Amino acid sequence: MPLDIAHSVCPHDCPSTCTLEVERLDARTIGRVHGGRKDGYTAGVVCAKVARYAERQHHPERLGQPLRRIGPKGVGLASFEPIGWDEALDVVAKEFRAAALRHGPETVWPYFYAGTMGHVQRDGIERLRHVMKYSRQFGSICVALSDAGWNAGVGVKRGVDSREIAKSDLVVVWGGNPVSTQVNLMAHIQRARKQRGAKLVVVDTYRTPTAEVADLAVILKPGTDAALACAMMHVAFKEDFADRAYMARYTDVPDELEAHVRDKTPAWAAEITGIPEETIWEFARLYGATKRAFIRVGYGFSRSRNGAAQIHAVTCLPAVTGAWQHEGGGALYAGGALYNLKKTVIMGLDAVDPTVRELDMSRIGGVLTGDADALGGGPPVTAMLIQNTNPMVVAPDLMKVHRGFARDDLFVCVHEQFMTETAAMADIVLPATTFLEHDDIYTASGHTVLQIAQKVVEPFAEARENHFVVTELARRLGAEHPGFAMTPWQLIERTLADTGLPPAGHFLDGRGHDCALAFETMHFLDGFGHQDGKFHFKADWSGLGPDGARLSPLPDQNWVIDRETAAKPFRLVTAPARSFLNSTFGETPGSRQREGSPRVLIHADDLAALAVEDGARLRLGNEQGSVVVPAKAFDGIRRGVVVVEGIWPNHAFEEGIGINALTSAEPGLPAGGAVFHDTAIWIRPAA
Ligand SMILES: Nc1nc2c(c(=O)[nH]1)N[C@H]1C(S)=C(S)[C@@H](COP(=O)(O)OP(=O)(O)OC[C@H]3O[C@@H](n4cnc5c(=O)[nH]c(N)nc54)[C@H](O)[C@@H]3O)O[C@H]1N2
Ligand SMILES: Nc1nc2c(c(=O)[nH]1)N[C@H]1C(S)=C(S)[C@@H](COP(=O)(O)OP(=O)(O)OC[C@H]3O[C@@H](n4cnc5c(=O)[nH]c(N)nc54)[C@H](O)[C@@H]3O)O[C@H]1N2
Ligand code: SF4
Ligand SMILES: [Mo]
Repeated sequence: MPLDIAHSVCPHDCPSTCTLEVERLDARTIGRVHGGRKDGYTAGVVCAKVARYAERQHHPERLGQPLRRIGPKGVGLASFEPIGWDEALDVVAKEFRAAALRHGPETVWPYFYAGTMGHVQRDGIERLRHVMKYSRQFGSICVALSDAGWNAGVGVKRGVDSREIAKSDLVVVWGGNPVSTQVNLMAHIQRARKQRGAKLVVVDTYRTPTAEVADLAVILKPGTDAALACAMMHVAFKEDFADRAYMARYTDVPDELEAHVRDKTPAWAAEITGIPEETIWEFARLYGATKRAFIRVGYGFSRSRNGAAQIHAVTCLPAVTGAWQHEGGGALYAGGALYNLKKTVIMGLDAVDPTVRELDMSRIGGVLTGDADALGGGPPVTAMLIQNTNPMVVAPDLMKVHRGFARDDLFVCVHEQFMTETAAMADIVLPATTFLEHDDIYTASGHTVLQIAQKVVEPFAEARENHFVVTELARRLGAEHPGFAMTPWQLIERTLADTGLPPAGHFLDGRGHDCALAFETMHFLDGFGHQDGKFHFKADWSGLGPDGARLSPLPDQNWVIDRETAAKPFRLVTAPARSFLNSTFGETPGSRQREGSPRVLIHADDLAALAVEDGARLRLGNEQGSVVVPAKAFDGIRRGVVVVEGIWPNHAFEEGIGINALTSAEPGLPAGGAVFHDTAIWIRPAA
């Protein structure tokens, strides 16, 4: 019998948003998952963790019933008893009403992130929030810094089509690790290398799997990328790689920039970055001499207090050489502005009250432990609904987050697919569908295709979609909005119509709808996103955020990072693991097996200086706390820099607290954002 292949879309928080072909074995069961072949971006390639999605979909630990906690927090299933959906939702509505009566509606904080990237299921919680005037959420944990940095120069959140990599002669992967985090991008890069001899350069803080396969791996100290970019501009001006005609037409202050980088020599940058001076010359000349040079701007190097300034400095490079104007040249970070979905009905944007306080999701530790500044001077948070995120593991300043969730006077409802560590702290846990069990619409940050996926199999047990939870709570709370009366499919249709896009039926052939704009526009030949149509070398940081005055307007090394000191001589990077997706897939046996257990990558000379052997247990710490992890000697890293890959479950660490115990919740500049790769620490042999 021929296999029944259903079309779907990967919902995970990954730039690729792959088109999927799912083997449907029966109405409840899937087999292998393959990359969609009809779509030119996915082109048949998906990551290993989604190829074996059946492991997650049919996992014996999937949540199948609503649960009420009857035992201590943090224990897991043993602390819960099953209850019915109606009863569970009644409890949540009653608690929310009681909390609001006591402290006002701002005491309720719906909290969500991008566990699913589907617009209907991910963002519907916003409609409930806005209609009820519950505290707003500043979604800072991932893209706040990179958005600010990109917009400072380019002025609009889109870039060159990633499919043009096929026409590139040089691909620079800067501060990203696509072999682990965006595998099909590598397929495009490898094709360009094979077919036209394109070169690959990777700029990272350690020799990642992507750096491993590069022609040139540029390994620097975290938070020093702007110095490297400045030296490359210095070389471009000095050796006549700068395209002055292009700059005169398309950029704001080329002469000021040229004067500004005159003393920013490769020798100067070598001192700051730790990169050998000759490597900087080599990279600068290769980049300067290649017109079809494509920079994939990763998220990784934005996760630093100076991260926005780092991104901005790198986007200046193609503006100096004029690479933006060539096919296969320019840069791409993300493409949200290509789609411009009109989401008023999904998100209840017509009900937003700007006087309601907005809480920074990355500062959830401070918020839940009563930090007056984090609370914006308002009432305490005493009730939460959490969907699509796992803050007990992924949030910075994690010890505070744990203390906050342990509070007796905090009511928490978590809607989840698994008993995550966050769900284990909840009073009510509701079972959630996976993307294979509901309908949604997906944009992508790494490509240009808008896609719709219909459910492939029936929901597991009593699992219900996010939209169901939001509308049922709205009914119980008396929240009124047209979006609550619509089905997910109607919301999709309505959003398409409001945006001026073709109806949903047009999307269901596994190809989606390509929102790429004309070549001229994708390459900004008809102007950049700013009012004056120019690329801005001179960033208006103060226009982008309240802390802008602390950043230099022209690209420069901004020393606002958590620099190493005599007491804390190491810099910690907490990069993603290939077989996990943030904290997701920590539950699947295939991923666990591949990742093994947490460890810290450290230079052998640093191990020798600590007088310990490879494999020794090390204690890593700072003023926030400490964790114990085994060492792994690694020569693909600078002395004084260490990497712990993966957002592991807390219990994977000896003392039951994960790596985010060390990362800071201090907002990055100029407008906030989490600084996961910007941490000074001490390291000692563990007792
Ligand atoms: N397998 C897997 N895939 C994922 C994820 C995952 O956890 N696992 N997470 C998903 C999510 S939510 C996102 S946002 C994306 C993120 O994907 P990426 O764009 O790849 O960004 P990061 O994962 O934060 O970090 C990437 C690299 O940045 C490097 N880095 C850190 N600091 C600096 C610096 O100062 N300078 C430079 N040059 N490099 C630096 C790190 O060493 C790391 O190798 O990936 C998504 N895809
Ligand atoms: N140390 C360190 N920490 C980091 C990072 C780092 O690089 N280093 N990266 C940060 C980044 S970039 C990000 S984006 C965050 C992400 O962190 P999270 O937002 O927590 O992302 P996930 O771990 O993917 O968790 C998503 C959860 O959503 C659930 N889920 C998935 N689909 C649905 C659904 O349809 N409905 C419901 N109700 N639930 C669903 C999944 O089961 C999963 O438990 O982590 C951040 N934390
Ligand atoms: S590469 Fe990213 S989008 Fe593609 S299947 Fe894997 S997690 Fe999903
Ligand atoms: Mo992210």
